Amino acid sequence: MSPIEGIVINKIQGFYNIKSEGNEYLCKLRGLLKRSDKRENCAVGDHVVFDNDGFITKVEPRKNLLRRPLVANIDYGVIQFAAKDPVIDYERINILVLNSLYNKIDPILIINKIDLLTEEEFQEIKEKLAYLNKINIPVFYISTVDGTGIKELESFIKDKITAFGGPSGVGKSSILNLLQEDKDLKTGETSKRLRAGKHTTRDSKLLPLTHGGFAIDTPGFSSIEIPETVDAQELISLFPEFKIDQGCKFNNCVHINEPDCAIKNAVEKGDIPVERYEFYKRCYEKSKNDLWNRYK
Ligand SMILES: Nc1nc2c(ncn2[C@@H]2O[C@H](COP(=O)(O)OP(=O)(O)OP(=O)(O)O)[C@@H](O)[C@H]2O)c(=O)[nH]1
Ligand SMILES: [Mg+2]
Ligand SMILES: [Zn+2]
Repeated sequence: MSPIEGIVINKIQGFYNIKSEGNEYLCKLRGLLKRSDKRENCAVGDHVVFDNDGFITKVEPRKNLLRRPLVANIDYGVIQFAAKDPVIDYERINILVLNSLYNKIDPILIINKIDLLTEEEFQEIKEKLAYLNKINIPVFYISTVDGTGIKELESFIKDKITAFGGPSGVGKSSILNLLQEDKDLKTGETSKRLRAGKHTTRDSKLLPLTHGGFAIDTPGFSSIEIPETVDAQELISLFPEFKIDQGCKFNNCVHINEPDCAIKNAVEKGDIPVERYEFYKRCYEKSKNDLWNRYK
């Protein structure tokens, strides 16, 4: 039997569960591939080659690697929030988009539970998030209760590896249960008192989707921070809307105090939302402090 190619969908106590053309195999990692026993040697999402002795002989180069949970080759990173219960945290959306771009993972935004909104509230949310469409980040409005938006999401993530992240209780498991055949993900009641759900998701394995591709449910995260960029220009590169044809007067402009700044002009004209620019300024201040601390 010649070597087989497949994708690691689960890792259990030193064994790798590999999916290849509809079949599943349980393999171990060839000793040679174990560099100083790092858990990153082979991860869920890796494309691997294995032989008929049940040993993985090659791990293909990755396009990206998420560390918590450990997943390789993510095509889309879903940033999921609920329209209500718990309320949308707009600052956190900005931070998560920034982290996603920093980790070279294409972000998608999902706003779930839209069945809980009045038409007016729905319009307000759409307006506040319109800036994302302008920077080519898709936004899906979903309700798992009446099925709104599920078909659109399903065809968008077909044949891709999609990681679902977002605070607890926003309905990640509920959406994944509609997209995959094994409907075994636990869903939990959102705590009425705290308006923040209990953490009910623990596994980190790839779930095969009904229409092709995989998804991974990541546990609700609590302490996501602004990434540490090396300098202002790297930070600026994480704001796609700052790439403006008619540039600033100074080509190393950081868009803070400089005169004839194209970004500040765009904010004044309303092309870039003030909230988004204010978010940039907070990130800029933080990256300046990081730099200061690093050389202290
Ligand atoms: N009204 C409404 N409730 C929903 C919707 N989707 C999920 N829920 C409810 O929201 C609660 C939390 O859903 P989960 O799917 O467990 O949320 P989760 O994001 O997986 O939460 P963790 O696993 O804790 O991170 C459950 O009570 C669901 O029934 C929706 O579209 N509308
Ligand atoms: Mg869950
Ligand atoms: Zn500028």
